Amino acid sequence: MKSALITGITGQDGPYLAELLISKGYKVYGLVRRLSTPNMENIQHIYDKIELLSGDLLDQGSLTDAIKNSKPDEVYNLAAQSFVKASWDQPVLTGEFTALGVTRILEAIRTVDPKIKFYQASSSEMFGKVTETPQKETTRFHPRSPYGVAKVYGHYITLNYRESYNIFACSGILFNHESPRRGIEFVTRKITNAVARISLGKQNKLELGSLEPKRDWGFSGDYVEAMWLMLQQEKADDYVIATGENHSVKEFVQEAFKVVGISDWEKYVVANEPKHMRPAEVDYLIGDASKAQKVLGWKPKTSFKELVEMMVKADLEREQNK
Ligand code: NDP
Ligand code: GDR
Repeated sequence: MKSALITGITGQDGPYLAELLISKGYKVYGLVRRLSTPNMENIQHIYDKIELLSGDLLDQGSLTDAIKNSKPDEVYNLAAQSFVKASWDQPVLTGEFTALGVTRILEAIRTVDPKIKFYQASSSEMFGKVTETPQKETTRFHPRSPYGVAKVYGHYITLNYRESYNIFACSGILFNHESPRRGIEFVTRKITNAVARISLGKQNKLELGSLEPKRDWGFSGDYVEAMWLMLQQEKADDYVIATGENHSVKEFVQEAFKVVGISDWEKYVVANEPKHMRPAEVDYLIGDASKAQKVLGWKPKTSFKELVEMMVKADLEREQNK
């Protein structure tokens, strides 16, 4: 039986990855940090199928112990301070979690067992102010936020441990991916939650920042399969994972209101709210995942329309049951 340790198991991607690995017969361990009120909502349904270990990206000893105690074949590092907007408010902490946290895990692998395979959650935010369209593995990085800068560090330290110690370490450069488990502060979930509430008469306004940025939005459940596939190859490498299609925030809003049958959506939306604007914006992302398709045989399965509908319907159900 193979085993895997997932950091960030309580977030959006962690539970989808855990479900996939369980279905493949893995013993799954999840790293959780101590919180006064544990955040278990996203893993409630698999709670008895996984084993949780306590650890924090800030604490080297706890990461080393987690790896010693779980003896995993594979480590998936999904933990991070992942909200781009917050990275301007807490740039140092973001660097500690999202950049140095990667080195701490790699150090734990190097010292405990360098044969453990490692997946790093890199991000399309590394492309930031894009120099090429669509963006692929060789596109130059120009991050636009402390988060993006931290992810570039995480990306290169992963490559460095591969080259320095021959560790099987891969980075998945994942473009935005969403789901009903997405945190409420990210724009997609903020929109689908508000649309559900507006249609039920519980809310009458949706305040957003800019409606212009375009993102290549996929479904988290599709993307975790690519993470697993990367670690099953002969050779460690880096891959862009994306749908190859992008849409503006405005299009996401329109599509979400369409699901509940509201066409005059403008009357509910307040755009360009200063508190939701960013000091530097990433205007346009669209990924070229042809390498992943060719080498991993990976393709996204869920369309933009299906994704929006899935998220709105899940929020409607949640709000109706409240
Ligand atoms: P989430 O923000 O939903 O989850 C982040 C996870 O990291 C949570 O489980 C959180 O735990 C954990 N975490 C945060 N800080 C620490 C810490 N100090 N020690 C241990 N655990 C910690 O992220 P997603 O699931 O959306 O994304 C997974 C990864 O992929 C992240 O690294 C993200 O940056 C990256 N990524 C995401 C993309 C996306 O579109 N979703 C695209 C590209 C990259 P807690 O519950 O305690 O807060
Ligand atoms: P992003 O996701 O920054 O792309 O990072 P987010 O959903 O936060 O923003 C997407 C775009 O929407 C614009 N926007 C708003 N965003 C939020 N959150 N709230 C608003 O009110 C709002 N109004 C407009 C943003 O300015 C932005 O252009 C996500 C995270 O998951 C990262 O961890 C990951 O690495 C990248 O995706 C790929």
